[in-house]
Amino acid sequence: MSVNVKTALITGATAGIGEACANIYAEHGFNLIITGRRANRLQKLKEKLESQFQVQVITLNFDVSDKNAVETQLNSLSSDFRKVDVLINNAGLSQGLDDFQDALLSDWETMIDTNIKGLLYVSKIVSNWMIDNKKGHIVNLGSIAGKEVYAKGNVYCATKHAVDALSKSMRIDLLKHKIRVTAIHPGAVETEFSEVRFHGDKKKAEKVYEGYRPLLASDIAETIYFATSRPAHVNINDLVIMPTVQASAFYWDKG
Ligand code: NDP
Ligand code: 8X3
Repeated sequence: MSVNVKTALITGATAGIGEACANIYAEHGFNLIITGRRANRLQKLKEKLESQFQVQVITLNFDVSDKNAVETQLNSLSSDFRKVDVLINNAGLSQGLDDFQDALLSDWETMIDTNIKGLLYVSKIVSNWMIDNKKGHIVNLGSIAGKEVYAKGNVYCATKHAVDALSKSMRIDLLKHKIRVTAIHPGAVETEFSEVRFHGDKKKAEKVYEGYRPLLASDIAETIYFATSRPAHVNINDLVIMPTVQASAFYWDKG
C-alpha cells in the first residue's frame, strides 16, 4: 500500500450516511475499511468502489455492540490498514418512538448498546492506533436528538446526548496527541433510519419525509469530508446540519 494513500474506517457503511461516506472518500482516493452487519451489501459496495475508483477496500462484518467481535475483527487488520487517518463512527440506530412508560426495554438496550457502547468499543481500539501513528481524525455521528429532547425520543435522545458528551471528552483527552474530533449532528436525513426506527414499517417511515425536502445522505457525507479535509491546524468541533425547512427538533416550515 502506498504511504501517501490515506485510509478511512467507516462503521455502518451498508446504507445511508455511512454508504455515502464510503463513496465520497473512495472518490477522493482513500483506501477504506467498511463495516456493518449485512455482509452481502459490504461486498457489493467493495466491488463497486474498487472498480470505480481504483482504491483498496477491506470489509469487516460485525455488530458494533458485540465487544468481542469488534476486537477480533479490528485486530484482524494488517499493520498497513491500522494506520487509520479518519474514523467515522456512523453505525447507529433508533428503535421505536414511544412514550417512556410504553417503550420496549429491548429497544432501549439495542440503542444504548449500539449508539454508545458500539462507538466506545471501536473508538477505544482505533484511537490507540491513531496515537501510535501520531495522527488521526475521529468523526462521531450525533444528531439534533443529541442537542434537544423531543416527545417519545427518550432513550434515542439520551444516546445521542451521550455521543455529544463523548465527542467533547474525546477531544479533550486526545488533544495532547493532536487527534482531531468532530461531531456531526444532522436533522432529518432520508435514509433507512425511519424504517429501522419503526421496525420495518416502510409506509410509516415514508411519511416522515413526506411534504418537504429532507437532507440526503450525500449532504452529510460531503460535510464530513469537508471537515476532515481542512488543513492540519484546523478542527471543526461541532456542526448541526438541518434541512432548510427544519429550524430545530420542533420548528418546521413545510409550506
Ligand atoms: P441507516 O439505517 O440508513 O444506516 C445505519 C447504518 O448503521 C447501517 O449501515 C447499519 O448497518 C449500521 N448499523 C446499525 N446498527 C449496527 C450494529 N449494531 N452494528 C453494526 N452496524 C450497525 O441510517 P442513517 O444512515 O441515517 O444513520 C447513520 C447515523 O446517523 C446513525 O448514527 C444515526 O443515528 C445518525 N443520524 C441519522 C439521522 C437521520 O435522520 N437519518 C439524523 C441524525 C443522525 P447494518 O444494518 O448492515 O449493520
Ligand atoms: C435522527 C433525527 O430528529 O429523528 O437522529 O431524531 S431525529
